[in-house]
Amino acid sequence: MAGAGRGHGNGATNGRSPRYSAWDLARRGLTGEAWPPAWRKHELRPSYDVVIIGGGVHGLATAHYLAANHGITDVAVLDKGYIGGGGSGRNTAILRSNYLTPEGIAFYDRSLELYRGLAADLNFNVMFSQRGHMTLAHNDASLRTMRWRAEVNKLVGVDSEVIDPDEVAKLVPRMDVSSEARYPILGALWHPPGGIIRHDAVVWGYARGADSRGVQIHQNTEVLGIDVVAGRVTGVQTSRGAVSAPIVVNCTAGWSSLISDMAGVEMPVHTFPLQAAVTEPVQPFLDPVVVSGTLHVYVSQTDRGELVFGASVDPFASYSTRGSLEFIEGLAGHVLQLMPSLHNLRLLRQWAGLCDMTPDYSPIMGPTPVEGFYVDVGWGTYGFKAGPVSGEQMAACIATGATPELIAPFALSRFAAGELVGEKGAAAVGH
Ligand code: PYC
Repeated sequence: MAGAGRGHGNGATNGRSPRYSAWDLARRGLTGEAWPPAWRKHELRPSYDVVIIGGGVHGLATAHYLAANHGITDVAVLDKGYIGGGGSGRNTAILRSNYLTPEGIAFYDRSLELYRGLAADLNFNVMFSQRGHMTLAHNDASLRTMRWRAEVNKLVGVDSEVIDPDEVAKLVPRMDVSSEARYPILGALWHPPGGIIRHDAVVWGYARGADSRGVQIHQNTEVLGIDVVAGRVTGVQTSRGAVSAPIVVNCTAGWSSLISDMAGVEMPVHTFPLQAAVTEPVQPFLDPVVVSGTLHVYVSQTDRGELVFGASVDPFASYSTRGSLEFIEGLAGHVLQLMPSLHNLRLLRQWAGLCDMTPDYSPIMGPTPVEGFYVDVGWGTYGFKAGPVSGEQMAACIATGATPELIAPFALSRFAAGELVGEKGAAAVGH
């Protein structure tokens, strides 16, 4: 939709994220004067140039880049709850680009590049900690996949290599690398550019950036229907009334197939819960992110000292976001098989997020057979790390009307054409 922006920038910030001086900080700290809200509330207008469904990292990043890169600011982001309350607030905040296919590696690597510059771009501390990402191999088949991934990564220019158990022990001294371990470690895929980030800061940073450029963020605004006339989207029905728009973008996770159904577009997506947990904080001892596909577990230590654990998706489709005792018992057992010295650590919380799985473990991005209806969905267990690149590329796709090269392989049409982008071997853990 080149040239469609109505362009009503927020005068207070002149289209840039607000900057505060040391003086502001001191004055507000001493006087207790309230900070201005990072994003504002608005009446829902009857029409926008673009309506984005889903106020997670994907929806907000798309809105931000529409405004920042293409000057399209007449944009509403609608969320049925609060921003970042879905997958963006429930993931384990792992960033990496060591995928299996050249298409996947190039795509996720652009996301890492954007993440590296994000704090400066958004003028907001997103706490990216680039501490390395290690995927353990406990058997010959896993080691073979690690070698395969390392070689494809190198060809695409991504830093990944297979390391031996001694090197694993140097990087993670608490790991049991002995041959007596229940699941001995034969080697690992080591990916130095990987790391973790503060996921809520990423959401808030994008929300603040989009808001300052005139994008309207509407929380507690549920989409109940999508209007399509003669094969073209014309707007959405919401819990706060009807909104017309020539462009509607589905950026939801967990409900992506239900939202697409409203426009009459069927998604090859099944939704599964993925559970995670966090411990009490302890002294820093774990630098890299550690993943074991065989044990269905990944572990990282936050800047606050907590250990964040996650697993692969539950073995049955469901929309439940409740944790289960069965899961936590299995997860704790597997963590102890890797690092027996953690046996006294107490778990503080567990939760679940919803993962929209596609047949090839790659996302679905771009236009659909309904004109003006775009999707950025099917994010399985890998959506958070793709937020920036998805936002950037979806914004370009909408603004120019042409699908950018980086996301062309992820088109919905690939399923009918039989051109799958098989990422199962690198998508997450133990699928
Ligand atoms: O793909 O890195 C990943 C991941 C971590 C947790 C779930 N998926």
